Amino acid sequence: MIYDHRKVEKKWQERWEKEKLYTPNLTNSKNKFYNLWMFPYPSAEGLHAGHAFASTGSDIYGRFMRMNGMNVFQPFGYDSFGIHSENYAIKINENPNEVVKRTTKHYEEQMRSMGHGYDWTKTVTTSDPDYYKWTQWLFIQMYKKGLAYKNKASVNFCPSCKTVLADEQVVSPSQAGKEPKDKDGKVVKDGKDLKVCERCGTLVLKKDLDQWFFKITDYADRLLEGLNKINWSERVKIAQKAWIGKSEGMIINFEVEGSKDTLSVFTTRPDTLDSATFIAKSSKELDTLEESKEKLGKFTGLYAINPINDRRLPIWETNYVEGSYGTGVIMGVPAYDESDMDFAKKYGIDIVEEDLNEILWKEIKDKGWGEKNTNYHLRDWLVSRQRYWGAPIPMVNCSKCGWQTVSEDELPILLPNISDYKPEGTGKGPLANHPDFYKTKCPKCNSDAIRETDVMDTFVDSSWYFLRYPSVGIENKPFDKEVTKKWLPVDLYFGGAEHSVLHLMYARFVTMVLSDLGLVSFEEPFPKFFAHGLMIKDGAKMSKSRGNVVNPDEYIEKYGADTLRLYVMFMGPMDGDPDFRDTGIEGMQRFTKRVWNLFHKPLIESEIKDQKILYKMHQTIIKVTKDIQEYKYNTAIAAIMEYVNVLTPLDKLNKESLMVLAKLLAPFAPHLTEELWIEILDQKGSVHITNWPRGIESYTKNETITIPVQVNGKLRGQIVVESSKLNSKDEILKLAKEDIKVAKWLKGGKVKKEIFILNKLINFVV
Ligand code: ANZ
Ligand code: ZN
Repeated sequence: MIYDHRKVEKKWQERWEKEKLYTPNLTNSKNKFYNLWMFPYPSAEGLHAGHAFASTGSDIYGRFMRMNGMNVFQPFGYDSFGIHSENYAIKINENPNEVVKRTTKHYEEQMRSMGHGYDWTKTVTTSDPDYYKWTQWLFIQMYKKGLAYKNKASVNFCPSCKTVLADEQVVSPSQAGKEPKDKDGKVVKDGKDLKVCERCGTLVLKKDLDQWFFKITDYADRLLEGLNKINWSERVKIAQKAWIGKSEGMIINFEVEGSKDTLSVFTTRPDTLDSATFIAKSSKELDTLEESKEKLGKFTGLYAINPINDRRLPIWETNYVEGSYGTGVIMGVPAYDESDMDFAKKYGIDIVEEDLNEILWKEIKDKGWGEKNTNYHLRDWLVSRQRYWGAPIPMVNCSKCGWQTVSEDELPILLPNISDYKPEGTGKGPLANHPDFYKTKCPKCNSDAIRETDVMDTFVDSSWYFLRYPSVGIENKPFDKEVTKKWLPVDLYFGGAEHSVLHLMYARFVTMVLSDLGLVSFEEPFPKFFAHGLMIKDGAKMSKSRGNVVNPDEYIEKYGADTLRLYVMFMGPMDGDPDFRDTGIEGMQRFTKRVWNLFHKPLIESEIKDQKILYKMHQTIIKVTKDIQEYKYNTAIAAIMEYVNVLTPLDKLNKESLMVLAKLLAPFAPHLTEELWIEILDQKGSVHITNWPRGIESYTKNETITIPVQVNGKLRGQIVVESSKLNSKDEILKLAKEDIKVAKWLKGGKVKKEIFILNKLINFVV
C-alpha cells in the first residue's frame, strides 16, 4: 500500500479539529502546560521555512508534554499591527487593512497544513479592535500610574521609514542583516559603529521631537534582579544584562578655571584620574549632524582643573559623548581609554600615563571631589510612532486641562480606514490629516480638544498578548483574573534570540507593572524561555530582502508536512542555525516510507522475546525522551532511525515494538503516526493522547546474568552471559560446553540432547 500524505494529513487535521484534540478545557488547570511560540508578524505573503523550523520545535515539545499527561494549551496569533506589516503594504501599494486580512488568512492555512497542535479557537490578531481596545487600556493604566509621559527628546529617526525608533530598534548593520544605506538609499561603505534602522538598514538620524515614553527605567533594578529567577538561554540573559547596563562608578567634579562653575563627569575608572588630560561635553549641535560616523570636536576655549594634580584640562564639545548618559560630560583619559585616545590624537591633545591608583575611590570621596554613583544604559521606552498602522494612543489634549486619558468605556478608539496611510516624514502621522478623527471633546471639561494622532509601537501590542490568549472571547476585560491565575505564567516560551532586548524586555516590564497594579499575581511572564536558532539558506540568514526564502508550501505539497517536519528538525540542534538544502528532504521521505512499510509486515501479538529488540527499544525510549527534554530533536530522530534499522530486517514484528515506534515518532510526524496507530495498529484513541512510553533503565546497561549448567541433571558449572546476548542460543551453548568444569563431564560422552531454558538453565543429556 502506498502512503498518500495529501489524503492522510488532511484527514487527521480535520478529525483532530472536530474532536477538539488540541482545545483544552481552560477551566481545568490540573497539569496545565501553556506552550507558547512567539507569534509572527504577517509581514510578507506567507511563512518561510524558518517559521516552519521554529514552530515545529515548539509543537514537538507541546506534543511530548501532552503525551506525558499534561493539559497543553498551545495558541497561535498574529502580530499584525506595526511597521513590519505596514512597510510591506506600502511596498505593494495596498491598504494595510486589506493586506493583513489576506496575510493572516494565509498564515493560518500554512500553519494548519504543518499539523501543529494549536487551539484554533483562541487566536489573537493585534490589529483587531477587540484586541487593541485593551492595548489602549494598557496605555491608560500606564499613564494613570505615572509611567507614561510625553516629552521633547532627541530621538532616533529613520529617514526611510519616516518614523522615530526606540533605542532597541537601532542596531548595527550586521544585527539588521542589511547593508547600511544613507537616506537616499545609497549603500554606505566606510565607517565603523554605524547605527541603522532594524527594519530597513538606513542610517538613523537624531531629531528633537515630542514623544510618548514608558518609564521602563523605573524598573531597571527589578528587570536585572528578575533574571536570576528565570530559566532562560544564557546568551539572552547576558544580552538583557548588557542592555540594562548597570554601571557603578563615581561622579567627579571639576572646577572651571576663572569661573564659579563646576563640571561633573561620570566615570567608572576614578583610578585613572591622574592621567586625565581633557574634559569633553556632549554637543547637541555636533550630535544632530547627519550620519555622524566620525568623532568630531570643538574646543570651547575654557579649561577645568584636575583636583588631584592641578593639571589644566581643555574643555571640548564632541559628538562621541552621549547627552543622555551619566552627566553628559566625561574626563578624557587617552592613556587608558581607546575612544579618548582616538580623539586626543585627532585634535593634538596631551597623552599622559600615570600609574593607576586603587585607593582613589576612597580618597576622592574623603576629599569631597566626588561621590559614588550608579548609571544605567537602559532608556525609557519610546512608544509613539508617527505612522498609520498601529493602535491610536488614547489621549486627548485640551487647551485648558492639558493631556487627559480617554474614558475607558469609550474604548476602542478606532483606527479609521483611510487611503492616505503613507507616512510623510513631517514629524506627524497620517491621522493628523484627518480632523474627523482628531477633533473631539475634552473628557474632563467637554470643551473642544484634540486627540493624539500618533499610534503605538508594535512592541506595545506584543508586550501583553500572552495574557490575552486564555481569555479570548471574554469581552469586558483584557484578561480574566481566574483564568489568568490558572494558566499563567507561560510554561515554555519558544522564540528567536533576536528579541532578547526588545519584546522580551518589554513583556517583562509590562508584567511587572500589572503585578504592581494587582492585576496579575506573578512578575515574570516567561519563567522558561528557549531561544531557537535561525534558519540559513546558502550561508545567509533566510530573509525576504536577500531573496533566499524557502516557501514550505511546495515541500508540504510534494513530500508532506511530516516529512518536512522531520527534515527541518533533523538538520541540527534547535539552538543552532541549520542550513536548508533541497537534497536532504528526499532522504527523509525515504525514511517515512520505510516506517510506513514496517507497519505492513505481519504482526506478533505476544510480548517481545528477542532480547536484542527489547534492549534497543528501551535504549531508544530513554534516549529520545532525554533528547526531547533538551530540545535535541536531531539526535532524537537519529535514535529513532537506528531503532527502525534494527526492526527492518525482521519478517514479523512484535506489535509492542511498533506501538513504541509510533509513540516516539508521534511528536515529529503527527499525521503518519496517527494513521499507523489507528488504522494499522487498530487502537481506539489518538496516539497524541496516549501515554509516552517508559524506558526501563536496566536495559540500557550491559548487565550480565549467571546461568547454571547441568550435565544429566546434575549441576556441574555455570557461565556468565551479557544480557544483550541472551537470545543468541548457539553462542551460549558453545560457551557452556567450553566451560572447564562442564567440559570435564562432557568428555568422552556424546551430547544427545540440549535443554535451553532462556535466562535460567542449561542441561546437557549425554
Ligand atoms: C574615564 C575612563 C578611563 C573611562 C578609562 C573608561 C575607561 P559604562 O561602563 O558604559 O558606564 N562615559 C561616561 N559618560 C559617558 C557619556 N555620556 N558618553 C560617552 N561615554 C561616557 O562607561 C562609563 C565610561 O564611559 C566612563 O568611564 C566614561 O569614561 C565614559 F580607562 O571615565 B570613563
Ligand atoms: Zn479640558
